Amino acid sequence: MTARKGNKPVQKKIDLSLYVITDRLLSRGRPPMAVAAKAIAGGATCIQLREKDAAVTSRELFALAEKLRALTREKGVALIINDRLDIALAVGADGVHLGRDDLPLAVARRLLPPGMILGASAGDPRQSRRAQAAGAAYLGTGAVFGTSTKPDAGAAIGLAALNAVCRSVEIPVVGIGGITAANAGRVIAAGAAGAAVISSVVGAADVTAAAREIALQVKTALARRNTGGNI
Ligand code: TZP
Ligand code: MG
Repeated sequence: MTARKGNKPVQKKIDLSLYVITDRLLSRGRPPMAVAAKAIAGGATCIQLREKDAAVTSRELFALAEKLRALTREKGVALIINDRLDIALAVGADGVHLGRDDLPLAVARRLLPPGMILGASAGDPRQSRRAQAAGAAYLGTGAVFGTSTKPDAGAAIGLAALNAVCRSVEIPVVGIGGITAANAGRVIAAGAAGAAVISSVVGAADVTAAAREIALQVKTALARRNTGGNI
């Protein structure tokens, strides 16, 4: 039986602290599976399969998602599928991440099994509260810093805007956009539960080392926040 809180199904809990998103075009020719495996070895706690290459067919995406499902299950890491609720359902992913141009959140929530995670992109407190009300279990908020990975991400919103989003909702928020080992600690200090990264991990010469460095900054900042700075 599915756990329920009040009338709401309780979505499963996952560790969002180092949320690594695939991007085959930024991966220096390395296949997404190999990059994901290296990122997990460095401490990625969640892998999102994000495929923006229109030449990749649904069948190819499904096959990759299946392989990533096996890898993440074996390693005890969460798997989220970007955009494609059908693929997420088909491979038994932990969840799906939807943006403002994707299926409406309330519709997705209705189609998903109760325990499956619905993640949503939200850039300000109003969007964030709406996403939470529609059933999102976590938010991705950004671009926090400037990034060229997503050309339509708009101007960087900065740490103060990220903090406003974090304070506006009860669900966890991951910061995204331009995050590196040098600034990940500030993303967590602003209230985020985790850092979502693409280029600084999947584009690194040494993916494992890059993930390890960011994971360390995130974990240190989370520990500092949870002890009120007394560390
Ligand atoms: N959404 C907002 S910014 C962004 C997405 C998908 C791109 C993040 O990529 P990077 O390389 O970590 O800046
Ligand atoms: Mg999308």
